[in-house]
Amino acid sequence: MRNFNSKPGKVVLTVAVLTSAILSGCEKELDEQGLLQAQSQEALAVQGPEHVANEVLVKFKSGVSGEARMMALSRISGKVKENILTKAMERAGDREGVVLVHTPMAALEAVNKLKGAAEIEFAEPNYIYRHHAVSNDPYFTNGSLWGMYGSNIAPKNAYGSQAAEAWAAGNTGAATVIVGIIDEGVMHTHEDLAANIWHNTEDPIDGIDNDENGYVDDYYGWDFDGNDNTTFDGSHDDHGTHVAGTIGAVGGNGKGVAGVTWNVKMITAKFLGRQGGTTANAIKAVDYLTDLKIRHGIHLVASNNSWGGGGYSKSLELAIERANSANILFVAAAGNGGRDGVGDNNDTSPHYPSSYPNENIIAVASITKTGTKSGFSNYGAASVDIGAPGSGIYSTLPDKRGNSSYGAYSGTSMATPHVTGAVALYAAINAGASAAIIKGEILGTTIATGDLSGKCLTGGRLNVSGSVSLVANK
Ligand SMILES: [Ca+2]
Ligand SMILES: [Ca+2]
Ligand SMILES: [Ca+2]
Ligand SMILES: [Ca+2]
Repeated sequence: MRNFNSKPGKVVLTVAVLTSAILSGCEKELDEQGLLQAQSQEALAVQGPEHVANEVLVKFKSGVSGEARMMALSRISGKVKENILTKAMERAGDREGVVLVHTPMAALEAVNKLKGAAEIEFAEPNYIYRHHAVSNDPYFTNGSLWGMYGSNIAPKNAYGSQAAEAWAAGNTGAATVIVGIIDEGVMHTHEDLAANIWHNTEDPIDGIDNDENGYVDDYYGWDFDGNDNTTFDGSHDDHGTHVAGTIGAVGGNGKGVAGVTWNVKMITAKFLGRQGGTTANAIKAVDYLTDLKIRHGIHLVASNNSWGGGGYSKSLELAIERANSANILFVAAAGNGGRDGVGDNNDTSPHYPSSYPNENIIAVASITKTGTKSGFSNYGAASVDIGAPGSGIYSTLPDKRGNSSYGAYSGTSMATPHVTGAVALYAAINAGASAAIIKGEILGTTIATGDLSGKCLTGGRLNVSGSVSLVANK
């Protein structure tokens, strides 16, 4: 595991984790637990949060000449790997975007060398993000969909999201409401998802970028990790598929599970591959959705972000702000503490992207079916907004042979899509609501929960039927 270490005694975390991810194939959870736990606070202080070893993202000041750019990059022997100029950046008035640069130097050293340079607005590492599922512990795989239950309708669980109560009142969503899933790929052929998968009818699969958004044949969305239009690449796209089922598995069809919203359309913006995902691809994924909303005039209300890691990134914060300007909520996992070696209080140890200050972020902690904060869940009285079911959550999965399957996972990854589903359900009956209104009503209808008191802004857990009935009573 340490073969790539160049200096004895120093742990090159990035390479170690990447190598392990490549070697270990399907044992994703073990990778995370085994290796990410191994990152001590001391190592993080030396190495910084996990990032691509020899890459930096650079934003030049507007109008800096090509020659001056080359001069600046020569300080780190940098070579331009990719110019990233998304349609969403262009819409926001940016004509130059950000540049992904390869350097033979260690990334943090290169960032330091570029800091304060007259030509440069900012330079930052190309961080690596990972999803936030913690396990598919067989103990939980008993078929219980407790996260959807409520207090009044059997089977009851008071600490569920009360989604079943909303369904009973006739609120099962609308196919006109769209959410983006920024994650791994999603199995769009899954028997309990297929009807709720978005198709880009403006760009049929014919080898031409018919809708001129820069992505050829993005009929099912886009894979920013593979840079192709196959948004489902096999059974290792399990996490994204699981997230999709909690948001919007088809309800009432006699099969499998039910999402919080039974009718919705979900767009896949895949950026997590087997080696995790990078900042460079995360900003492309966020901007892809923002551009789609404006380009096609679709009712895209939220993206689900069950991932995190890295450190503060200005370019990612700016991408989330472009989504905010387009009235798209950014629902984000608070993260799983005790695994990244920096503590689990996000107020004192920010977790990105959930800890960015953007107004459109809803940061989600996880609770168990007995209403306590899940042991793995990060928290933060100021930096985390709400709790939702995340322990032992049953949802859709691909199996190894490509068949539709189901299983239970745990993590703030699983709590987050409950909230995204609630956003979609709310938007289905209040189509004109802004991102700020929807966020306010989701946070304003939580049920006070003792174990969340002082651990999140609302001190409460998701109440799907409460937010939906607010509209009905108006
Ligand atoms: Ca296209
Ligand atoms: Ca096409
Ligand atoms: Ca692909
Ligand atoms: Ca179903």
